[in-house]
Amino acid sequence: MSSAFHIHIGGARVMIGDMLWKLYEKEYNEATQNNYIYEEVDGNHYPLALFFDTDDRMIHEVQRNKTVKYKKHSFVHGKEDALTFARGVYTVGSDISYEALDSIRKQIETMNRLDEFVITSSISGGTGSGCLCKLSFLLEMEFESKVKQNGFIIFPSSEMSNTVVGVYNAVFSNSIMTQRFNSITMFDNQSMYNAIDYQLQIEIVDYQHLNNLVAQVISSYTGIRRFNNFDNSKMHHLIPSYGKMTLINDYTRTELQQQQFIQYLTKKECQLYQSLLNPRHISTALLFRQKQLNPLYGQFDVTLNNLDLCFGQRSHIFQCASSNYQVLPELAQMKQTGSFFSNDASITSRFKQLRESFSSLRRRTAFHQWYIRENMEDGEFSRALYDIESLEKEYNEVISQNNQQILNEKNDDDL
Ligand SMILES: Nc1nc2c(ncn2[C@@H]2O[C@H](COP(=O)(O)OP(=O)(O)OP(=O)(O)O)[C@@H](O)[C@H]2O)c(=O)[nH]1
Ligand SMILES: [Mg+2]
Repeated sequence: MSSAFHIHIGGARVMIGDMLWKLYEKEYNEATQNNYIYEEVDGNHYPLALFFDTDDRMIHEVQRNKTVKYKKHSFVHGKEDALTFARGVYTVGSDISYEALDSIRKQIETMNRLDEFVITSSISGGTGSGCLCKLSFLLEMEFESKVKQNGFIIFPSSEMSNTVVGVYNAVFSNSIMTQRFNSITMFDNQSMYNAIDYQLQIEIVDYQHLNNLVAQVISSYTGIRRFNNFDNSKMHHLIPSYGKMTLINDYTRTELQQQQFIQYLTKKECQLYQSLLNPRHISTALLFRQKQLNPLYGQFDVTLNNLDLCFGQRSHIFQCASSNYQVLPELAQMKQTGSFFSNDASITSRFKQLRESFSSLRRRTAFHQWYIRENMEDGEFSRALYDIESLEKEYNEVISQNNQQILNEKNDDDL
């Protein structure tokens, strides 16, 4: 039997892990393959998960939640925030990352097959970026490429930032993830606020609402293994969208017809990592979730392939036969929900922003020196910059090729 092991790193992701396992708990009775994510012993089920933070506050909060039974090895924490990528990798986070590896070993020793690590982290923090990279390195040493590393990662928002060095942390860890991860599903808090504003009329949106969104996306992703036992390995570097959310007290709510639903879900406004450019879908996956399997399944292809600005490979469509559950009491259980994952070339504009912010921070010597004092080398700055430039360039090339293709097709039609 194959399994996934979840790793939640850093303050934000520990809280997202908390939301996710509360959601999994609600889905437990309906899922048919619970041992994909749980260890089942004597009628009890324990999450195959590690909550890992250099600080202890958020972890204690998760431990206070009694709706989920965790094993004691599921928690590894220290006493202080790491703050920078350098401290997360080399100093504050170094020893504790070995402890984290040890805890993972202890939990997986009874499993007969481990398929993937589902890693969640917010890479603007020092722990979320630095410890993520350290642990990811240790996992690769231990398991080589036999066990995939799939990340659900919060990148810094383009407009709001809580920390000046967030961009350093993000760009350094992005380089490592690009080399090591099989897939990176990207979120940012500002885009999630926008998607919630678009879908719901709530006066105060807080972290719980954002965390719920990420949890729903991950639950759909693992859902195709847990409910249908289908392979979910055909997904790569991705921007997720999620919908449709409705408030419980919205008595006007209606379910959309299939085609309208797909059009709604694939709108730019529902993307959870938004960029300035319009979407350019290179490859996409639609994860359609409702209790009864939809007999019109084959027709989704037509709607998806007719999306504006869609090019490249055919879409992968998955149906997850499960109800929609909600942890937050103000949200209604919908008959149908979906997650749309797109390898979207418009992401180049976000890489450009990261590169520019990284370069301007690099001119401020004090921050540079801070990282150097914590054992970073100059070469690591140049390499990280090179990697982000390469990503930007790669996606730009895809857009240029596509523009050329559109132009050629137009010329052919005019002839
Ligand atoms: N979506 C979401 N974002 C959060 C949450 N808590 C904090 N953040 C954001 O996540 C970013 C990283 O913060 P943390 O996760 O606390 O940082 P960390 O990984 O623990 O790293 P250090 O504390 O610097 O060692 C910040 O920019 C916060 O704005 C949360 O519960 N949900
Ligand atoms: Mg922290």
